[in-house]
Amino acid sequence: APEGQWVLMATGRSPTNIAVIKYWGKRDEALILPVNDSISVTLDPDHLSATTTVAVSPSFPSDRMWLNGKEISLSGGRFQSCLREIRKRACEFEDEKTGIKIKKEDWEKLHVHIASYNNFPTAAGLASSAAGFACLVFTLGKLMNVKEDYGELSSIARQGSGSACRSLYGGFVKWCMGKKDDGSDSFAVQLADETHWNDLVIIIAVVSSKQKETSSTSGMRDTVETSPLLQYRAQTVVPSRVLKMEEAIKNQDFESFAKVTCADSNQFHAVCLDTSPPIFYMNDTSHRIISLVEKWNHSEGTPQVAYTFDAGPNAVLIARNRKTAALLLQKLMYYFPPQDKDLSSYLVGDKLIL
Ligand code: 2P0
Repeated sequence: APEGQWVLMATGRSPTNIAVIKYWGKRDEALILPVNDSISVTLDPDHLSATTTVAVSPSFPSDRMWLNGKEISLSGGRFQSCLREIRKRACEFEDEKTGIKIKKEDWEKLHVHIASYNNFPTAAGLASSAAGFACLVFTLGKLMNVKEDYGELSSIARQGSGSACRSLYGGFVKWCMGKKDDGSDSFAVQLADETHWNDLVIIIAVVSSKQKETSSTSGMRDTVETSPLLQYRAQTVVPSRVLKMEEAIKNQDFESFAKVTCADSNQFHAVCLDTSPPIFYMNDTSHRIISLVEKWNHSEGTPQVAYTFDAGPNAVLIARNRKTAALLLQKLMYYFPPQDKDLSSYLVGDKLIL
């Protein structure tokens, strides 16, 4: 900053999350309001997370942002919504040591510089918008001395990217779809914190590190417009699955957790196939991984591993404990030897310590 000027900064970190009951379909595109509730597990921040530094200074002539060191445009409606909603809630800041004082109304005039990094390749085909917008909203809130609770912040992060609202909390999180048209009751709640159900181990099998072909936003728009199955899923199937999933998480009931997780992943991909034109996110390798897990679970008589796939071919595998996770890795290595090109890498770890 030029002499006599100051820069005030805040840094935050947010992990990504993996949905076990999927969000797919919006009832309001501008506010990002979903057609059903969803439930996710937040990963450990050491592995898949965004780290964001936000700075404010009277010497900044405009708002600017850099993602992984490259400047990106902030003109999109989603960034603007998050910035506007946080600025609206900014509170007076005063630091006795430096004498910096920012009055509530000053925040509207001050510009921000934002630098965000993902600790995983954006091109790995793993969701980065969830961690990114959660982190942006949280860190801006810290910088601007926003007093709102995490629920309110999650509702703002939702306007950046739907799944981002679930990354405000660790552990198991539910995004309540809400009923209102203004979105004020569409926010995330924590079902259980990160110390709950520590036996679970998550392994992400990276089937393809290519960027997905159909973005989630346009994919879900097409699904809402054309899939008759989506109505049935959102109105009839998901409400009872959410109750089952909440019970399974509370009781650490892996059998029920795995059954609901796999069924919901499969129905999400069925809804994609039911879209016109159909959307294919999984490939042959994804299907082979499903078969491997299904056969194994069947032969054991009770599920050992749950699988779930998002808007891409990578498998997220949730093992019931460390021993099962080790066996799973052995099987993956055997059926998909590293010299083959089917699986490019593995990300291995705990629910929280990857
Ligand atoms: C989820 N996905 O629940 C689902 C499952 C992908 C498959 O949330 O348009 O990037 O920004 O709200 O959040 C991906 O959608 O979409 C997603 P927008 P988002 O995790």
